[in-house]
Amino acid sequence: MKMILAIINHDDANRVTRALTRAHYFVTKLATTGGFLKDGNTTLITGVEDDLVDDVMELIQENTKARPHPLAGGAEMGFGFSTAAPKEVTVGGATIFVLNVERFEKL
Ligand code: 2BA
Repeated sequence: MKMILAIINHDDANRVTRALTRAHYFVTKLATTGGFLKDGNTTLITGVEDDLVDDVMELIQENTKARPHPLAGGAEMGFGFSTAAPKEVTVGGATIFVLNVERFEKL
């Protein structure tokens, strides 16, 4: 069994959750914050059998999209307000971790 942790944009969270639950996956939704932008994002937890990981990844991919996010003068990267500072970063579609689950029980 695997645990899939997917960090996604708030704006995609409902679509992804709906797609996963419609496909009969169990999902837990956490309100999280990115360390870099210090902006809210959503982390979804899904526990699935190994052979279903690719299906879950596809559903997440189909329902998320990458977005440009403006930077406040590059301050996030320690550039201060220098003109050399990048003006934006691209966030998402999804950042996904797949972890081995040693034991899973519902008591
Ligand atoms: P944030 O940490 O707020 O990062 C937002 C976006 O800023 C990132 O998008 C990336 O484009 C950029 N970024 C982040 N850290 C950076 C750095 N040190 N230098 C330059 N640019 C940087 P994504 O890569 O799509 O990440 C979206 C969110 O996913 C992140 O929000 C964070 O919450 C999570 N995340 C991404 N990679 C992670 C990792 N390796 N471990 C844990 N969380 C991660």
